[in-house]
Amino acid sequence: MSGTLTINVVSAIVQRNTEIIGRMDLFVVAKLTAAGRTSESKTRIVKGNKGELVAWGERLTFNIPRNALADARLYLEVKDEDVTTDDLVGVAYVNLQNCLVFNGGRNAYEVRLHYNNEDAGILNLETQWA
Ligand SMILES: [Ca+2]
Repeated sequence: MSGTLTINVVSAIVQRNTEIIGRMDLFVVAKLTAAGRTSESKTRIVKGNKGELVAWGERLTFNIPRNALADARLYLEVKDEDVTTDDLVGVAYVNLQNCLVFNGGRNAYEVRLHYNNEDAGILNLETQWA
């Protein structure tokens, strides 16, 4: 039996600038590993600057076995889209044990973004497991 984990990528304030001219083209990639499989989903692009609130308000959903949620790992990347290679702005790991709430319960997280072991800002998320 599987359940649906919904990750609402609410917003971020990044503390790095990977764009030489103009605003960054920011999106979030969510990689969920559960029961030995990794699924990936990403948000659309929203333009933003360092130190500015960037809001996606976008829901990404993952179907995973119910008994796999406790050991599931969520890895998030904030990236800046570029013509050649997208720039990595920051990464974060989320412990999903806290979202083991059934019947549509919601959890809000403010997670720290890192880049090369340095602070790269914050990412606001909500999770819902049903
Ligand atoms: Ca760019």
